[in-house]
Amino acid sequence: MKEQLTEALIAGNTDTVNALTQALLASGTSAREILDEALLPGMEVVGARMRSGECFIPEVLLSARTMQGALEILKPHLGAGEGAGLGTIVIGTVEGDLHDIGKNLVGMLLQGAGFAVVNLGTGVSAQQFVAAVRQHSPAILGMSALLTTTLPHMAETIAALQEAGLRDQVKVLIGGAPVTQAFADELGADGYGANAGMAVDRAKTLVAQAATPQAI
Ligand code: B1M
Repeated sequence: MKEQLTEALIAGNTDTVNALTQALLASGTSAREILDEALLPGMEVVGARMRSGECFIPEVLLSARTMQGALEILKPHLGAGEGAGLGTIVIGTVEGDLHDIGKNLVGMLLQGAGFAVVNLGTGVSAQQFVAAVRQHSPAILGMSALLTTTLPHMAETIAALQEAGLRDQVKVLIGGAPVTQAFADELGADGYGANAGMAVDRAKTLVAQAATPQAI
């Protein structure tokens, strides 16, 4: 059934994807397994076909919308808040970038892990991130970028946090397909997640470190 789900996602067949996702859940397959073994591999194929010119934006959009629908079905099953009360995370996709599937997935898993998530959406400017940090006083600010052309906005946001005197009050976590650990280090970000699971692990470590006074 997982192979059929992958194929239906690639084809952008929403009804079939919704039905198969529900059926897999009903048969006892975990939400994480459905994600890792059916849906994410499907989006990988869509990305490869987009790169090679085998499929075009309208088809990619169809798969993307279908993926969002499946994520909504999985959302209540992605963890039960086992670490409830871990603090607030503000997340958003940077300015000029409207990719949000990965960012939303990261948000859902963070929520499942026990964080309160404020999702600012897509195309979030440095100043909007700064305003949100002022408003919500989060433990972590999470930025996502999927385009090499929008990566510089992550650096802009960190600079804007510094300028606003807020950099010491919030940890910065970044991710997205073109982001690497080396890029995160170069930027002075506090954490990087290659995927949603790693983002959650890193976020938990960051709040644990903040709660434990460093030995001098
Ligand atoms: Co776009 N797009 N796209 N696209 N798109 C990519 C990113 C691309 C790699 C495709 C390709 O050429 N193979 C390419 C970027 C090339 C580059 O810059 N290097 C690309 C391009 C070029 C474009 C346009 C410019 C195309 C055009 O118009 N000519 C355009 C740009 C629009 C814009 O943003 N201004 C565009 C548009 C679109 C659609 C609207 C059609 C659609 C987005 C729909 C949506 O998101 N609502 C779309 C899609 C779907 C993709 C691909 C195919 C899939 C992205 C995705 O959702 N993956 C993508 C190809 C690819 O990445 N393989 C592509 C699934 C998702 C679960 O993974 O987002 O990587 P991902 O998230 C992961 C990790 O990265 C990580 O965890 C997530 C879960 O494991 N992660 C974080 C993400 N954020 C994190 C934050 C964290 C931590 C971890 O901490 C806070």
